Amino acid sequence: MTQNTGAFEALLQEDRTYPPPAEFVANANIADPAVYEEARRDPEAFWARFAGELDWFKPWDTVLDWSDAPFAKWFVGGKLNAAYNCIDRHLDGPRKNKAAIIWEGEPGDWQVYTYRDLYREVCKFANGLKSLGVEKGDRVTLYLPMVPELAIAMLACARIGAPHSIVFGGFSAESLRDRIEDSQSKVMITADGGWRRGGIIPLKQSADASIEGETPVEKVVVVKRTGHDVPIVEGRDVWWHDLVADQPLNCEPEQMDSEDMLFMLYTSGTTGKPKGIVHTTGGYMTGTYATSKWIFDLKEDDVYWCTADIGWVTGHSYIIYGPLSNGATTVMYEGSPDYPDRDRFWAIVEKYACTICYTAPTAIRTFMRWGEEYPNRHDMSSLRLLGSVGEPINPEAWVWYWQHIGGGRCPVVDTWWQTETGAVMISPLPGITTLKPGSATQPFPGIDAAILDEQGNEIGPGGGGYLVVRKPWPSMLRGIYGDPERFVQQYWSNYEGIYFTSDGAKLDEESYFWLLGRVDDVINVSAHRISTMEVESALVDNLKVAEAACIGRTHEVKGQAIVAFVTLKDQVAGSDDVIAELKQHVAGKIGSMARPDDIYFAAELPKTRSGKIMRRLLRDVAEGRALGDTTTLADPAVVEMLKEQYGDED
Ligand code: 6R9
Repeated sequence: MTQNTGAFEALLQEDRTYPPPAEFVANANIADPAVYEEARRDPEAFWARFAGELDWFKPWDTVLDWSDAPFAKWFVGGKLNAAYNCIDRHLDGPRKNKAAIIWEGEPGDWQVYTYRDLYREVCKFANGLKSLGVEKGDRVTLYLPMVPELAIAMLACARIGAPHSIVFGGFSAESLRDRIEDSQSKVMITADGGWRRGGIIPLKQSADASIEGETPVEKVVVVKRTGHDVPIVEGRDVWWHDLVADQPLNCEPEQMDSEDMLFMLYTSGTTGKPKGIVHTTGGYMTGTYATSKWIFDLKEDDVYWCTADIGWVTGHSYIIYGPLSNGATTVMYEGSPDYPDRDRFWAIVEKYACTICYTAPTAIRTFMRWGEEYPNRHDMSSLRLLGSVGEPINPEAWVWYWQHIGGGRCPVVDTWWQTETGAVMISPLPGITTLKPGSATQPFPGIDAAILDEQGNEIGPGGGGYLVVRKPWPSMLRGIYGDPERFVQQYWSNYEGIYFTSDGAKLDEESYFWLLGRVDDVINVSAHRISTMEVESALVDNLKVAEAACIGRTHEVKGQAIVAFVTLKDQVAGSDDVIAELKQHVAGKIGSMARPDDIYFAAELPKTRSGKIMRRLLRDVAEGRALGDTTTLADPAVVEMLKEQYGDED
């Protein structure tokens, strides 16, 4: 089922345990394990209690309508606004002048937005969007660096009921074009550029290229960030600062139906075409609010920092909607962890006295490699809780994080979830759960996660199989934008009425969940989801390439690295130049995170007799392993040749 089984057998022998520190338990938002049983008995009542902690213009009539499964409706009939819940409701009391967002730019500039400031900026920009003709239901594409305007624009969209579609700034013009066309956005918000390792990411250039020729985009709002010269198209482009200059300071929040779309976010699946994952308002807000409160244990005086980019779901749920609906202080950082030096993250922790830090295993492994000297330069005694997300965390990295970042006092919450799930699904509760490095531990209360075999039988303690979710949950995706059939087919057809995660998992003897990685053709490179099909189509799009197959090879820092096997057209000879060209081609088509680490030329690709590429064998070749079962190969000589050329290190 998964290629990494061997490594994970070793993982399951990991037997270090970390009970929650007494002091943490004494102050935790939740420390009573009875919540698990309570939620199991009545999940709807459990979720409704959290929903009730949000502000509703009109209360819901029904908690869950699952009659049209798998199309769920949560908090049916209720009306609310996500931006109101993240901002307005904190303005009446002492939070009014509390820091909502602490932002730090890569060059070292920084800015603090109180809740009142955020209210004003969001209202002004919401009015600006309205003046451009954006109405409730219109999609707006955001293609921005990690600047405060990104948070402001999201919340402004939410305020007027215009679903945002955020495209990570690392995506190419072409990827951006696909997403704009699929979402049919009339307005795009971008910036002249963003700072990265001291250089400029030319966002405006890609934004312009993405809407050349026919496009649904009528207006482009441009944030001035880097200040370098960029072309401004008369009548189409408007500077952010000009747009907001004379806007009123108030903007009535739209009363959204609980099931109105809050946003869509594209993610990779098994096919080459990214899916626009749809999230709605009431359920998503309930899920992100609840999990932020209990898993991150948010308190009034916390300074919470999630290092993700808002262009990914982690940034949506755990930089913006979750923390702000809890009235927390959330930190945003624009740039790279090694600029100007490798201690940048820890300098930020010290500077703002961060209490919670949530990052990805790939970052932790990088820090491990750089060594303890960098965190040791800083006073990080403010930290009290650490989080991990995006990929399985290996026990060594977990223990290093616990020891060298957390100083041996901070629980580490390893949180498993997906763009589709909207909020964390499997994670410790830091005041309750005894931690085991490498395990995401237990499903969040109210989440009915299980592991099934091919036939749909439940796997008990000690076994492994496919991770599924058997009951609906509030923040679940409501669909794939414009493609209800694909939604049903992709997520609900492996097992009738059960959500299929595409992840493999094992249960240990204490029913702790150990995630094993994807079981589909999705590669997880530095916690970024990349579909092998997307990379393959980018490769065959190059005129030199006849056929391509990609696999993920285990990588010490990135988790997985992309390796491409390519057959060239007859007239073309493989060379280092061609390799460089093809790598660049993929980066240009998709974005630099999809650039293959290695490209191998093959006379032919190993296929089954029915013509299916046998990726498993390619993986064996790339990782220098003995070949697995080759009996279904149409032509065994093909893989022998590859092995001789590249793989076999014995
Ligand atoms: C939140 C996010 C989802 C995929 C998911 C899984 C992997 C995420 C993980 C993890 C093991 C964790 N994943 N968190 N695997 N342990 N704590 O990353 O969403 O970008 O949609 O990726 O990431 O394979 O299926 P997304």
